Amino acid sequence: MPSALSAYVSDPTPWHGALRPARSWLHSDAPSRSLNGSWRFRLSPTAAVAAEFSAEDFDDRGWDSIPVPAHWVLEGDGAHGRPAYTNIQFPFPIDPPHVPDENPTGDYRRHFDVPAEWSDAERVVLRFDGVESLFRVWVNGVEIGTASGSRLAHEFDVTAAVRPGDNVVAVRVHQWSAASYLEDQDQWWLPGIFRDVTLLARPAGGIEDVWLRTGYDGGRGRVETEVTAGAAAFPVTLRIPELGVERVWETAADVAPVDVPEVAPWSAEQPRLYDVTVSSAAESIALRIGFRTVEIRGDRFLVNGRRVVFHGMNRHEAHPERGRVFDEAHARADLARMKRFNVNAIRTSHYPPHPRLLDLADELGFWVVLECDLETHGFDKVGWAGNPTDDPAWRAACLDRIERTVERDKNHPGVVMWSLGNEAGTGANLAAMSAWVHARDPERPVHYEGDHTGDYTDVYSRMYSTVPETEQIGTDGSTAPLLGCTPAQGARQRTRPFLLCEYAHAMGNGPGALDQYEELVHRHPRLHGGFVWEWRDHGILATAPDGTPYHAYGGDFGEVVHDGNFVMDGMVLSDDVPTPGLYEFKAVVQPVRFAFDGDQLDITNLRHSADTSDLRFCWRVEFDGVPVEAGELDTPPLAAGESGRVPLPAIAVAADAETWLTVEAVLATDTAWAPAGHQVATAQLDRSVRRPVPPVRPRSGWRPGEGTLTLGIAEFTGGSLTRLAGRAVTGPRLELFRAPTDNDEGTADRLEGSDASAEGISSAELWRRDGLDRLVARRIGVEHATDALRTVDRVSAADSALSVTVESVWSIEDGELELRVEIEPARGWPTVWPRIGVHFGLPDGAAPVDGADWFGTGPLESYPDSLRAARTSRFSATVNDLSVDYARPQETGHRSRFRRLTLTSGGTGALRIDALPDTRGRRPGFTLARHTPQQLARAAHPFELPESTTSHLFVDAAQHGLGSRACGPDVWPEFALRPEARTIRLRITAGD
Ligand code: IPT
Repeated sequence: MPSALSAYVSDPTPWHGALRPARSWLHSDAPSRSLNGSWRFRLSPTAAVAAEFSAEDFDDRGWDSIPVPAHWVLEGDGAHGRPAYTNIQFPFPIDPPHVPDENPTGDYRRHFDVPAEWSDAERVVLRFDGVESLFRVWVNGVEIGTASGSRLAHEFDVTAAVRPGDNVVAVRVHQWSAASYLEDQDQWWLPGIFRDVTLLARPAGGIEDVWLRTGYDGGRGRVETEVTAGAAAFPVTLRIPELGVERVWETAADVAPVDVPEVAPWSAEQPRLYDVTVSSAAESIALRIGFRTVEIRGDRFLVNGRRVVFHGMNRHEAHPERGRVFDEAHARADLARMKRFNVNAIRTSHYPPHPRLLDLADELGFWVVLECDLETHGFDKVGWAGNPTDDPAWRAACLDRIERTVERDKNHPGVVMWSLGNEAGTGANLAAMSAWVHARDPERPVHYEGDHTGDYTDVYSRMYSTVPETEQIGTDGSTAPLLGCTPAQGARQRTRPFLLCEYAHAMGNGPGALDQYEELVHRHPRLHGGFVWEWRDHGILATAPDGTPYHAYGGDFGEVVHDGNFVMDGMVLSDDVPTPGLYEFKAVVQPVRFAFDGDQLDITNLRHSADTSDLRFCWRVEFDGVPVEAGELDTPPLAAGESGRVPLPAIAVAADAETWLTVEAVLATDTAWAPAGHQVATAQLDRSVRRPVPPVRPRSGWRPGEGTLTLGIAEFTGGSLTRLAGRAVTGPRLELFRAPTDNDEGTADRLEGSDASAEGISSAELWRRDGLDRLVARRIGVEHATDALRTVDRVSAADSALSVTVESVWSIEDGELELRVEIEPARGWPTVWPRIGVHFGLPDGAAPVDGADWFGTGPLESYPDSLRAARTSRFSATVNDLSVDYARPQETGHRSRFRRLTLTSGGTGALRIDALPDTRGRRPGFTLARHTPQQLARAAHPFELPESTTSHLFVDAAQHGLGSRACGPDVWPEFALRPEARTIRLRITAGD
């Protein structure tokens, strides 16, 4: 028998008592008191504990204290349980609407003061902005009510229970409840009162709610106002001081639209806001409005009549120490970072964020898809049997959620679409939610990806569709089948605007192919871009047994079921460091595009509506990466959508160095998110004169050789390199392995157009099967000639007959040491290879190699399908800065196409390596690291990596692409590395 004490935890409709109707989250001058701060706290292992603590005179002196807002599992150093991460899996039995008796239950208490003046208030309201997952409230021992909907606001009328002076509020929070079935988002389960608690005095004659709906049409603005207030609130005055608007309405029936002849529109690019007040005698509400009209015309999604392209991010609320507790300064910095990386849109995956976030989005400028707090993904496991979104028992709960979502955030100009939720199957309750939104807000379209057939939503949305499939969606006349659709349903979906609510899964090193998706948007106007999954890693700051801080993921807290590091799939690492993937995104989506045509430069402004008058266009010339000349282009402002042509400066071209021209669009003045000079867009033109590559000189007179040998700066024993320029060096040793990326470990079966990998088996698994991580060598021969040494090795793995022959020729050419490595696969290699390269070991001696200085691509790592952020120049970095600290160690640090690399020690050159292109003009890349791929692959967290006593240099003729197969398509065939014969040619000299 379920205990009567806790029966309500399994009630799908558990809001009872004095709950007030949902309304906007408003900035009002009516009195309020924050109840944030220190509360008394007690955690019980089950929900069935007596609620005696709710009594006014209960003695809580033996309790802990806890801050509000906070998640109890992140407070008290593990004393209050621990976080748990699952993606789709429910962390409790699928037994809806029930949850286990083991249901951590947090009891909270605090005193608060009600000012004597509040006795005039018509009503006293207690607001909770976010409590996970179900809570029950008492004031002064009087039960007030219960509510659930973790990321939604709930207000209770506590007028009858409060009194002037000292009062006590008691709140019981259950981690699990029926609501948990609706909140199965891919994130940490983090119980507690994690958003603000506020006590509000609602004045007599106050304004309960206001909705300002704006429109914009060719310079004219319109404000339609909905005021929810009693007759006593009137007259109500609307003021927009900057526009000279003052409108007084005597009764609710008088409230009429206000037309403004001349306004500036709001857009994500130019987020022009106007301050507004809506006041009665008793209360004044301050809002910031933006004029904009949202509409769907045919298969176009338009704001102010112009097509919107989402260069968006899925944004969860995540912080390594606070979890989902909002920190305004951190959120603002995060949004400013998005702007600096050319992000123009946010999907609030998968719930409404803290309400202030939307104020910031309005102010900084983002198109927002505002999503309801709803996901029932775990029902997938049981074929969606009992899915709450199609069960009448849950209809009211679903409707309550969308109503609270829309009502709270309806005033924001940035919100241009409502989303019913995520991964909740499909069903009548979702259709009912959509109907409710359409009736309440006829303007903004309804989005929900799970409505594959488009039965109740306004836009067509998909996640992780491949490039060819996405292209088919955008192609007029295409009859290619669409997921879950009959041909007729597919035809209907093709009449609607399309967006990718998730794509480019950014887990670990990756994603690749961002540029392929972007390209489609410009060819097929039905495609409106999308939202990368996702903005941030959700790592939780923890301490390793040896005291090293690290970012924990699923399984690090001893969870019974968990999904490992699938929660570390952001464009920004847990500690706010942007990944190379984010730089790639910035380069791919840059709003200004350049095309070189002889001595002319074509500039295209791809923005929604802003011209380019905020930008300066600069150029510079570099010889082998060294700046020689710079200037500014005289570019008249280009309107949105317009292209212009400007002459390029006449520049000198070097005879004995590469000549690169770089153009940049930079901010002319400071903005709220970046200083003047911030680069918005860039492109490079290679103006180099072609220089001949020294041919391989044939040699003869080879004779078997053993013993020691010196060739210029190189010393050998038994044919093996021992020293270069007096420094101990091992290698070259064939390396075909890379520490698998999360995408290499992925098995997502989205392989159309690619034979790179086997269905259901990850590339990494195939590499391990073939023993690529454990190659051994057998020396077949060592030969000498005048000024030359040649070795031949057969490289293969235990229990495998597959092999590669590696011929290394060391010689003195033009007075310099040259190494040529021929890598020759034997027949039969079945899969893709991660890399084709050679490894040199540089053990730490008196002067360890600890940095690199190079001319090539940089400054960050790049891979064949993620090369757009890489520019050609001269760069330097320490060995540690050459690697990215992905939460799970994996392949990192590859710098493609280098020309010259100087390994440095304490800032001075130790060895210089020049890479010669192969006969097809291809140049190798390099990686300098403190760990081998084998060591990286064995570590689940950075702190597990062994102490290093060696620097490792890898010179790769080629690397496999990245793809996004952790949750999406595999590497595109063009960038998949098939076994093939390759040549690496290096010239090596001492010093720099
Ligand atoms: C998709 C989810 O919507 C998102 O929340 C996240 O879990 C993402 O996957 C992976 O990180 S759903 C997936 C089945 C495509």
